[in-house]
Amino acid sequence: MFSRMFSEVQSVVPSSMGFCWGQYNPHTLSKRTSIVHLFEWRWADIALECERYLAPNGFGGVQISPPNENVIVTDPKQPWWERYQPVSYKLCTRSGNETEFRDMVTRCNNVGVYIYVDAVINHMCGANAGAGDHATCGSYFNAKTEDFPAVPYSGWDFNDGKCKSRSGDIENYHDISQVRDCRLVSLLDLALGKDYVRSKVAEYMNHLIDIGVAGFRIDAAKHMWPGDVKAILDKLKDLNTAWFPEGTKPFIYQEVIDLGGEPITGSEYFGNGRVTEFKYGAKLGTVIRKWNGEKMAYLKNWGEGWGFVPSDRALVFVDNHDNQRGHGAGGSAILTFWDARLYKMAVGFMLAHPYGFTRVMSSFHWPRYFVDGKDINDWVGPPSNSDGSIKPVTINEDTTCGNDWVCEHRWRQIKNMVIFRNVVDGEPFSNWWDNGSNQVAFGRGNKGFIIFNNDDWNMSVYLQTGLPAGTYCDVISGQKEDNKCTGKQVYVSSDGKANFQINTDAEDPFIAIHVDAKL
Ligand code: QV4
Ligand code: CA
Repeated sequence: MFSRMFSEVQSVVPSSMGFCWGQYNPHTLSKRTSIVHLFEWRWADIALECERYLAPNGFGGVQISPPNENVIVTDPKQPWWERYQPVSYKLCTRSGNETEFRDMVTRCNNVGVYIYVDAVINHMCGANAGAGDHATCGSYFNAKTEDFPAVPYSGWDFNDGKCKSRSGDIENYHDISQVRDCRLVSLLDLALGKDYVRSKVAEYMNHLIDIGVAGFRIDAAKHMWPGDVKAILDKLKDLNTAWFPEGTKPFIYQEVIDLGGEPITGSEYFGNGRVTEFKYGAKLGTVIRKWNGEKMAYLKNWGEGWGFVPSDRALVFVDNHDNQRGHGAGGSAILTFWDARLYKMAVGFMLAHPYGFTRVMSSFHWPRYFVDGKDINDWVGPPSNSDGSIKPVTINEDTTCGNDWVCEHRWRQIKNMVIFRNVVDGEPFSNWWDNGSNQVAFGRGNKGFIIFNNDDWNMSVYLQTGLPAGTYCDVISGQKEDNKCTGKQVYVSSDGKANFQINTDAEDPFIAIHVDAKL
């Protein structure tokens, strides 16, 4: 209905107005309100996870690692970031080939878990990546001569002439033209001002749309002119009607790191779609760590009140694949699976709060090793065999993952908060309470309620939850199974009030209840 009405509206808007269809809607099935980034997972494992875990637990979709052919870096040995150095748009990487990719998209779509592709379209490989066929599909390329015959791109298709910096790399993030027209850490910068290049990129993205993907993460969007991105998006097809209503536009979220202080801001990109709000994870990490005098009581006006982009333009997350290992932005404040107890609180808060469209990180373990405060193993790639193939994701008896896959999305507290967000979808932020320090609570209308004790003393309070009377299972310490609570229980009286006790030695010092966890 919506899409039909939408396309009718679009057809009456004169093209002279440059009707901008910026796509902000992830198109997840109703009551599926989050996506999970299955970083570096193989397509075969993602297909299995969609069917056995993500669909049954109400995940809306998966952000996948770049599916296009990338350079094979040997020093260091196949770092995770080699996948951000394209050699062509052929769908073969260490995650799988086109057949496996198609199988994943079909199987995930068929259970209502959609696929969002990490699109690396600002550049090709590093200038120093050499020449040869050391690429995941065996395609020949020559970085020095900017020759990528498998696309094809030649020297004409790069920004060398436009870049005004001395080295050809971005040297100054206050020079808007450099940021867009020069090389990000020496990555060969595509001339996205040329129609030929725009058409090749759009051809790649339309191939993915034909296969059935639902949208795109636009990598390094800050390094592309918003108008060039729009010109590419304007060439994109509507989503595949085998799974999506006619006239549905791909969901777009653009990676624009904007912590303030640079001339380029996220809002410049709103016309194209959502943007990644990096302030979110940086600020939430600082508050939950109680650094710089921050306290959870200040979260009362969380969201636009903290200077973030508007909620319907925001893609939010606690950590991402870059800043969980010191790349990108957020610094040491960023909470990750390494800080498990605080991390669960941050992810719980994010999933309970109405602001933004939420993305949950799912990582792999790597041998972190700090020298002078820097993790010298930040480059280490996914768990792999001696032949370089990525290890499958094995599932243990207790539903956790093996083979060094962290699977944060399977942690009970996080999985249950993904469900919490689905149950309270559309309900207002309500019944805020705080103790002026780090004990806070809030509800979502009459559907859910969450409370935290991040102070160094025990908490026992009697609060208005907004919920109907009854016995609720705390979905953090346990969950409802066969109409029994496997963890704490909360008794809400007829006036909606309930008593909450959280001691500082609790495994997880927060409690969450919602109407689907009611006995
Ligand atoms: C190095 C030097 C360069 C030098 C070059 C050549 O740093 O100054 O010119 O050698 O000698 C890898 C290496 C990097 C190397 C580069 C080129 O880490 O040291 O340059 O390759 O050989 C990921 C990693 C990068 C990695 C890149 C390509 O984070 O370390 O670089 O992949 O393999 C900014 C952007 C933002 C970006 C963020 C990391 O605004 O868009 O930096 N985030 C996205 C992705 C990120 C990815 C890229 C962009 C690039 O999330 O994962 O970078 O696609 O904030
Ligand atoms: Ca660029």
